[in-house]
Amino acid sequence: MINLRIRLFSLGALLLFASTIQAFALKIERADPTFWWVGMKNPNLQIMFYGKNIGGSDFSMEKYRGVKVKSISQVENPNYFFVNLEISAKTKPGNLKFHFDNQVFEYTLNARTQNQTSGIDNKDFIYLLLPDRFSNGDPTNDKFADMADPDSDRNNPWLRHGGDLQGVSNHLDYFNDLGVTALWLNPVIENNQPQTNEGGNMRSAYHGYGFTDHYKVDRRLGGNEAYLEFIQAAHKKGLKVIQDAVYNHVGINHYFIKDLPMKSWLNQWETYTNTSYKEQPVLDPHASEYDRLVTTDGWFMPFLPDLNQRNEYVANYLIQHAIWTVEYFGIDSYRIDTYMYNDMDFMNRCNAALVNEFPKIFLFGESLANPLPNQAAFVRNNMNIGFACNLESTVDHQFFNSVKSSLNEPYGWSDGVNKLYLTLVQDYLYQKPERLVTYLDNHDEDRIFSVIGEDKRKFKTALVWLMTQRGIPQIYYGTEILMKNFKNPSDAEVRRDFPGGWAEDNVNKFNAEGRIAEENEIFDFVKKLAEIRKTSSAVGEGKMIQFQPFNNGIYAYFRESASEIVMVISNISNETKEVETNRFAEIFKNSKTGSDLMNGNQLIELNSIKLDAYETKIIRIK
Ligand SMILES: [Ca+2]
Ligand SMILES: [Ca+2]
Repeated sequence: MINLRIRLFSLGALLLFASTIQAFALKIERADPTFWWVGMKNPNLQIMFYGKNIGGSDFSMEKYRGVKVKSISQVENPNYFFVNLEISAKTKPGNLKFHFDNQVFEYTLNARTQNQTSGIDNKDFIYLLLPDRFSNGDPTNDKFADMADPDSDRNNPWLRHGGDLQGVSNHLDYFNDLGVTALWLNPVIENNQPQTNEGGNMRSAYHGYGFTDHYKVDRRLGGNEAYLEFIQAAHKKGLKVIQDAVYNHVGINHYFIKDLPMKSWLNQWETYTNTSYKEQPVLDPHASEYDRLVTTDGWFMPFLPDLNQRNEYVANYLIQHAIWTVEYFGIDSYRIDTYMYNDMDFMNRCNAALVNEFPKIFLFGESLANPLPNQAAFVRNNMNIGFACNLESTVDHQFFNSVKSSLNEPYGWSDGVNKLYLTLVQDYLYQKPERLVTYLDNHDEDRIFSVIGEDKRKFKTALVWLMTQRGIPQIYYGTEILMKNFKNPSDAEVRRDFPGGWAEDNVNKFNAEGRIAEENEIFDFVKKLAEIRKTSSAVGEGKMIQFQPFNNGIYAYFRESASEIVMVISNISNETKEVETNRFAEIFKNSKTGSDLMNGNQLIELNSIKLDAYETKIIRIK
């Protein structure tokens, strides 16, 4: 905390502009977006030019068929110049020539890429990984002396470890073997941030949440070329790619933070104000304006300035970058970081703009909101609460919480496994509960195997629920090989390197021979679940019917498609139970037997089902 205060002063200095405009020679350094395309649905483009004193220059654009300069804007800081273009549908690709005094800047309009954004289906299975910690495919890009953080050291949990996109590309067969169908990488955009002192330790921005140049993938990950190659290779292997989007904030080393276009670019406060990390004031009909502003306009961290998305230039900048990324790289989906601290009108506008250009794109937010109705508020819902969120999906934090409670807390009227049941009951709040992204852990949480006391029975049950409940399941790298740990003393413990991802590793858990028996057991278990999800129309896309938990811990639900019925039944108690099944007659109808899908399709008599303590069976009804 003390450290944070000291930082404020340096920030204050940063927010002042050079007050005198000197007669420097004009120099155009860059234009954002760095290039664009002809034939986009939205004909409008706002280019932000950056360069010393370009603001006061004599501006013109050479005639280009189909392109019109609608307006230009000079803003507070003379180093920026905004140009609003209208690009007609029939415009041909080519270079626009912009004149600033006697200098010419060429700007490319490309033909549309052939990338097809396929979105994420209900049958998909997402694998989340932290690129710095997964695999090092190119040891020559681990560190660069000219970057703000020049270090890389695998022995230090808080510094960069050298993992990169080539490392991820090298293991596409591994993902295919496991059965995942979509890869979500923590942010890949450049984080040219210095190390920051957090809790007494100097830490690298290896997690990627502090962008310093929107238009560059970090060169320590391989840069734009490596990202494009990775995505194209992944698509060839049937793997979709989800990008982590951050609209709320950027890194303090971002070029436009070091030289702000205008004061209102950021949400600024008299004295440093952190967000409260609470979503409640955004939803509370009784909320004070102060509380609401602290949530949305407070900074996520002192080194992550909060963008003012109500500023039209900022909004355009972020939306155009989001569209540029999908068109250029061909990603299939965005996971949107810290959804609740964004301006909600901006988010609706941004989501709509993306869906307008790419109708299939799948957008889901990170909304860790409590209780459940608050989570539902940040996705398309059936409530009338003053604002209507247009986001298709969110990470299902409530599912995550209720699985942990179900497995760790004693059975009760609304406790234990009733928590999971109750979470599903409240699906009436969502327009599309089947689109929620369910998970057991991620880069910010204790690893699930540790959370449930390294109990393999509970672990398997959690995995079965994840893979057979409604929703699109996501696992976190290493779950399949029993990686464990709590965030103690820090989150670095849940972000350890994948064993075998580095040439010098003495074990390689990407191969069955490198894994011990117990790890192979879980790897094969996840693989089998993925296969069931892929091949079963009921599990992947069927209607869900649940029965209230009964008999002190028996919980059963069914997935039903036109051609198939699958039952999932759990015994969340410490004793073996024989379960009478009369109550399931409406589903069973005349069926007397089923096959146990996780145990070689063994025949099961349906009239009474035996379950060991914490056992869950997946039974296809015959
Ligand atoms: Ca590397
Ligand atoms: Ca904010």
